[in-house]
Amino acid sequence: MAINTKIAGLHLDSYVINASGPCCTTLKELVDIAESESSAIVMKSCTILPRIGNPEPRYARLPYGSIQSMGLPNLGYREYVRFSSQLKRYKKPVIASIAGLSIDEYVSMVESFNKSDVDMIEVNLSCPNLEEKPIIGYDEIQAGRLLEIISLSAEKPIGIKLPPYYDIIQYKKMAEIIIKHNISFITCINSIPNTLVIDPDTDSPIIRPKNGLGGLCGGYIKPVALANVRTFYELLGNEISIFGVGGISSGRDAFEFLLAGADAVQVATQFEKEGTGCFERINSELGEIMHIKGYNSISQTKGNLNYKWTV
Ligand code: RRO
Repeated sequence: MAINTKIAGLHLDSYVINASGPCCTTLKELVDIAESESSAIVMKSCTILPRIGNPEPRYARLPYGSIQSMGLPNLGYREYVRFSSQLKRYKKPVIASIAGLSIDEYVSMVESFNKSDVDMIEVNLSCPNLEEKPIIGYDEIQAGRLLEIISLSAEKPIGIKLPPYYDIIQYKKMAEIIIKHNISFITCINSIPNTLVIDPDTDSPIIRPKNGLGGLCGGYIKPVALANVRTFYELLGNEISIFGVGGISSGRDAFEFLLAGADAVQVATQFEKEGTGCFERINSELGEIMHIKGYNSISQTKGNLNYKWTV
């Protein structure tokens, strides 16, 4: 079964890759992804300076997902520029993820990654876990300003990682910005921000930063992620590629994102739990489902949600 796909015109050998999130911060972790069946390598969101991130405990597995407030721990963008040249030999797309603390930081990282061996740049507009910084994807004025400047300096395909939206007005404003600034792909969704999980045995929040408020991930957020993928697919059409993220732990989940309109999916929580074997498993489960249903390719299946009640 052909499950190869394309994102922003770039070929991916299969439908499933890692998400910028767990286990993609160090060179060792990135090489593990490179050697796995993940069809691209996404690096941890980076900042200009290295960060140790938020105090622990900051990640907790939950029955149907996870909650975390990592606080952008990363080695600083210079390391990821350097890693990109070492990862090139694996012959699969390498995707940088940037999360500036100011517009200037975003721009200087784009300029550096322009000259690097990364194939695409994912601009993270949705990190929910920094006390000092609001989620830029919820401020369309700031987001528009940032993307206008970035699109002028970018020499590689630019994508944006979005927070979950709920109201159609939010979607429409963001779709307008995406089209206006020639964004090549979107990644939706980031974790659902500022959620609280309480441990009733200790009377405490399960994670420590921000008084326990953190990003909710995994199966809990799949319906929100699917709604975001579908709504953007309807607003943006086939010209702008979509990575679906949020609750993909099986081929069935991946198939749902494919029907919703995702060109490929990224896996975070399940990857943290299962390790790199998840990519091969989810890809092969997806291929099996497509075969049973008589589909031959990703492009033939993409967006094929059956609104069976329509006359
Ligand atoms: O590092 C984090 O705390 C983090 C980031 Br950058 C992000 O984009 N999304 C998230 O849930 N956590």
